[in-house]
Amino acid sequence: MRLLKSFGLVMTVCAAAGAPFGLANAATWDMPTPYPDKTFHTVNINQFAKDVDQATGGGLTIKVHSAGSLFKHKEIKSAVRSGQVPIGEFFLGLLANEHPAFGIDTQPFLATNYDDAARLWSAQSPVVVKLLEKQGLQPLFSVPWPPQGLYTKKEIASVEDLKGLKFRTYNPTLAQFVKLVGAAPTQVQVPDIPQAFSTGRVEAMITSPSTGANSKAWDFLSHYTDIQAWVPKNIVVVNKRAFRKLDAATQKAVLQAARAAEKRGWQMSRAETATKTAILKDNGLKIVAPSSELMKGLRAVGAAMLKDWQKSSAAEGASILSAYRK
Ligand code: PCA
Repeated sequence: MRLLKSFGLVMTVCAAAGAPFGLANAATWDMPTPYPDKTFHTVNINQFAKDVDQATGGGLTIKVHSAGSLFKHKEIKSAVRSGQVPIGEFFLGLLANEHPAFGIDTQPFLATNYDDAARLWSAQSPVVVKLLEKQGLQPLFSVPWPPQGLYTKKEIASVEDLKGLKFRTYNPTLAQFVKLVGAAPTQVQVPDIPQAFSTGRVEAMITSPSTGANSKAWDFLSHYTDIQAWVPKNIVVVNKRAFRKLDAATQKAVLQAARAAEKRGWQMSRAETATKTAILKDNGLKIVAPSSELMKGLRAVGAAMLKDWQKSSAAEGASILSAYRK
């Protein structure tokens, strides 16, 4: 009894000093992410948090706040930059207006499969690392979404059929693409997709089989045309000052868990493409192979956009493209 009592007292004292279980520098990091819990990116990040916790023996706890619950998607990068939170995830192409290099993976029909996406990331990442570094941010890992497909309420045989549609978008590049095909872009975050469709704010979208299946696209759409338009990525970044405050062993554990998360995430993404397309089909969505006329029209729009992108992105853009095409 006596022993138990004094053990309890020791525990209380340590906890009050912010150091439970004798860990002198135990820390908790809040981590905002934009997508819901069942999204494979979030599942991967939860595993990353677990790995860090385990590798540091509870020395660093990463508390994931999913679905934009702590910061809205658009605010996550600045929240990490300002140090309001030490770590966060966002869609890299969301920053396309800040610098064109951030959005190259959302250029239509530039890199449309995983091997090309990996080569594009090798070319893009040195530029992204440099740009973020200037803002006091350090990328930890980046994971792609499955190739992006077209969701509509009717068959789309040519670009002509897209004209006038109220179209859900998620970043500036997609909004530009939508405008160029003659449709009307409206930004909608993933958690708001079902409501945006049910209230008639939008009537078509381009996104992955993952986001389509997780949003139950069959409740409000009928056709999925597998155009495989691009393979965009999320990125996890850490505030450099916050990272430097960690002791060397903890820093190493974070970097190691990040490497594992990147590798696991790319594998999860590849697997998602087939499983989530099957779920779309099982729930009654018509899975359509695109007509050559549709692809020709969409590719022409993509080619025009890439020309524009090259004009606006100067030296960094040229270096990314030449490294990618080597
Ligand atoms: N899902 C996210 C980004 C790309 C994707 O497949 C979205 O629709 O916003």
